[in-house]
Amino acid sequence: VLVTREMVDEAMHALEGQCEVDLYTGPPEAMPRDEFLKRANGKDGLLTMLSERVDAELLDAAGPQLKIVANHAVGYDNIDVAECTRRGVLVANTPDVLTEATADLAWALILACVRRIAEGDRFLRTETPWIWGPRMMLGHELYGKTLGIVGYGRIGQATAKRAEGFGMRVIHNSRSGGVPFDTLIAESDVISVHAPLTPETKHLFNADVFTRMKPTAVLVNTARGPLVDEAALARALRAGEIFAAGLDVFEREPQVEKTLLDLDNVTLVPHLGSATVQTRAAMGLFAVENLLNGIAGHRPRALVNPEVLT
Ligand code: 8YV
Repeated sequence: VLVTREMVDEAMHALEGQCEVDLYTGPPEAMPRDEFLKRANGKDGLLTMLSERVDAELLDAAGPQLKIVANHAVGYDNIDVAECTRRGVLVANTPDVLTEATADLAWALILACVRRIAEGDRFLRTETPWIWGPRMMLGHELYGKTLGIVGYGRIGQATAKRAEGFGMRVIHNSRSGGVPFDTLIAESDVISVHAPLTPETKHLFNADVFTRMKPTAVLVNTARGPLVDEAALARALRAGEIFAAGLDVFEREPQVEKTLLDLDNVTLVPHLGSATVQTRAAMGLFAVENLLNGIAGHRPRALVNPEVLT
């Protein structure tokens, strides 16, 4: 099997003695495409990260013996699932185990935005001692405000649940219901995005949407970068069309839109949604379990394309 990035110890140990492992240990960024194409060749299973695109070209390069692509993520927009299904290749993901960690990170960003935490941290690193004043760095309170959740699956619901403790009203919009999207963007004081990336959700948040949000509103994205038009977001933040934004994911990951970088009202973190000791162990073990089941001809516990088995 090819493992495209070193996982945490628990997961790497779970692979030991189970199969022959080709582990990419190159520079910390994603495996270069030509190397991925070369090293996928002849493998029975691939354990991939979001940064590896699995498409027809890659499947051709891998060869007909490939049985499973086990993604180390709940999302699988990096994988052409229809193409895998057509070739009888199983696709598996790691749902549930990262729900709570990702909902926590959404809240970390919400709080950072409304109370200007990252801005305050940056300020103190250059301005100590500072001149305190009653008008200094004012944020917004959450109590009594409205939280709008876009995408109401596992992570969206876990994020909504935490709002009770902050005394917030919650509304949501998803494929299967809730309030209309236009109502959500107009009424929400905080919007947290949890929808998958599909052709329909690309640039769901664009220049027009920002003008229809409250000028005091905050947008947080822990889902997928391309749901937000980053250049338009930077313009809206600069123009004061919205108060602040918190981003864990980016449109052209691992690049960050340059015009965002010198804005104080945006908090940026490098795709840390599932980055806890507990969750990364659970995700790694889940991905390994899926991979080993797939190469052994058993049904993986989290199978994205069960049609392959029928
Ligand atoms: C992954 C993620 O940890 O699960 C997902 O869909 O975006 C993250 O939790 C990360 O991208 C590693 O593949």
